[in-house]
Amino acid sequence: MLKTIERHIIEEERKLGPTSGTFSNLLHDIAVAAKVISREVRRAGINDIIGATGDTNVQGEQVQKLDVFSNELLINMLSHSGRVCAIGSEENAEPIIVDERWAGKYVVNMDPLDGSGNIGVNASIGTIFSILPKKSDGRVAQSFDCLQAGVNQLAAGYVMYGSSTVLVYSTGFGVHGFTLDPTVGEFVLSHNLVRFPDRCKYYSVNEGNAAYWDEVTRRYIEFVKGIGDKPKRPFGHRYIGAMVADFHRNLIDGGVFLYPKDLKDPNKPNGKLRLLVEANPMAFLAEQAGGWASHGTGRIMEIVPTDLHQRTPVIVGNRAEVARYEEIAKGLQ
Ligand code: AHM
Ligand code: MG
Repeated sequence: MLKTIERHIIEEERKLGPTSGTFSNLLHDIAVAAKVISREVRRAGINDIIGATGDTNVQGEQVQKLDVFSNELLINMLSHSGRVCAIGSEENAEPIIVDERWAGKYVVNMDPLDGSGNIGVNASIGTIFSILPKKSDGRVAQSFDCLQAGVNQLAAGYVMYGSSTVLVYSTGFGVHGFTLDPTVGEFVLSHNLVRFPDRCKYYSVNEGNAAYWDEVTRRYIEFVKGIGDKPKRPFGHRYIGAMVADFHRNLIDGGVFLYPKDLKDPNKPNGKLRLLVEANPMAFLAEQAGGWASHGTGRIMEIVPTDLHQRTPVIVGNRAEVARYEEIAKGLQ
């Protein structure tokens, strides 16, 4: 039977005990925003809204129009819902503190459109979100409300705009995936309680950075390729340049994704990915799906953040593979 995301969200919230329904409504807001972003992504070529605006984001990277659209849409929807008090976005240097009149009890950290370099070539992109409780006292949130360790997350998820649009989320009771049926305009349950398969088929890493990797990453990648201490069979390599898409493939087919630390850019010693808007939500999902997420020597979700845009090395996917990477790291310490 067809199960819509709305029904599923309500059923999941009931598992938390008696609630006000605010949490369900917040997840539902994100699902509605995802439908609008999906529509714009599908019409990108037609609308001629592909292309750079000429602006740069706080990371010094080029911002494309769909990034701006997605960011503004989500901020607009979330900051007028009465459910959210602060929003940390990859596209904004500072957290957005919601006006007192509209402030609610949740915090959302998000990457409104991840992998935006893929827009111009019709490859997959995604939206990533992390939901946290308000920590500060009083109605108005403080900047530090966004700076919480991943273990505090109440829910996390992503939307992948691929060959179909898929929303994958967890509220701590496993991971579920929904596919947008464009004929009825609803996300319907397509992946119930999805878990990483035991067998790891793929590894996903930017091999172009190999010259800058440390010894740990070099040894691990040699292993998965079957060089030296051979696995039963070498893993296949898949890398599309959008973490959501690489993670999703690995979740469904079995795999490990890496954006390790490297020496490519002295300003980014911890690699490229952001702890709060990319690493933590994916780590939450990975753990909920029986996988693991490490910064190389420890659990990503235990990092205590100090900056909204701080970066972390990410090794995420099948638990045994993440553990193998950590073992190599320990052996070389
Ligand atoms: P973005 O948030 O600026 O779009 O960049 C994040 C993306 C990840 O989704 C992806 O895994 C990674 O950057 C790819 O980076 P690289 O091109 O260095 O391999
Ligand atoms: Mg991103």
